[in-house]
Amino acid sequence: MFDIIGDIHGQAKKLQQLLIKLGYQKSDQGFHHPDFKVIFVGDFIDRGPYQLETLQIVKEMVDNGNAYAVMGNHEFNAIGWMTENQQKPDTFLRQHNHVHHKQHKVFLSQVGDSSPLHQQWLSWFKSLPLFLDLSAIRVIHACWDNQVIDKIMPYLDHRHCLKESAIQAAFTPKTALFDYCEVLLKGKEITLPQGVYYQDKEGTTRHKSRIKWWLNQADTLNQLCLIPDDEQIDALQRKVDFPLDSYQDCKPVFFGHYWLTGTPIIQTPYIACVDYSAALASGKLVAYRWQGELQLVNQHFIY
Ligand SMILES: [Mn+2]
Repeated sequence: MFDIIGDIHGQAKKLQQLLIKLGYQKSDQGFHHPDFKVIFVGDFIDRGPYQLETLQIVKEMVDNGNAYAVMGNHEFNAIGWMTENQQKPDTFLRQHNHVHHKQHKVFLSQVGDSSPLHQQWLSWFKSLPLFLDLSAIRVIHACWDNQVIDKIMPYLDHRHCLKESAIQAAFTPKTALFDYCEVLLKGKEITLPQGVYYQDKEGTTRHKSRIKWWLNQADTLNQLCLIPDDEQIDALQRKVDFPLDSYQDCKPVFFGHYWLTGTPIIQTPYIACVDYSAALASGKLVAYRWQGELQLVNQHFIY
């Protein structure tokens, strides 16, 4: 039985509080529980104040067999930030531009940019699987898509970690692998119609929007897209005809990434997001306590 915990983004205090609330006890081997293990959905770093503490709590639990963890897009990006681009020597797979630096600078300052400690954490990030497909549940950072999972398999090792030989292509636009990583770690997006755009939480103007991949049907842009509430511009009432080939399996999927707000609720009886914006002061860190049920229920969220 598992507690699936959402994106932490350096909020180690919220993590400790949640683990204690869930009945985990701390010992020399880190947090543990007699009946439950944690599954972390990734995005341990960037944004929040206690990023190394967060990593230490998570890794200690994983090392001692008390938790599993999958890769988030922020761990993926951290690998690209420090890996030289073999096509363009002296540059990196993730561009060192202003937006990327702003997103990553707290981690760099806490870990010590290019330090041995930085290298150690990058090795650990590379050891994180892109998803878990357990006997009864599935966990992934952003989006479960069976077709993409089938296609990415040749690029993964037996633990579903990216092979070292695949890392260059994973960051190279227009390769198939780049697209697969985008879907699994960052979710599906659409390009908004001409003239429709919004400001994201970092103030960057966006002409693309994340979509609710778990829906079976959406009639308007507003229903399909994840756009902040204060950006509900008229254009979003436009009708859309977007092919949603949503998840049809009867094996529950848990994911994070989507910065949801409000009271946690399941997306469908087989799909649940556990990311409720813990990175924000007002946001909560959320767990879903899975106790073997075949269909998910709202009562099992804990926060
Ligand atoms: Mn994410």
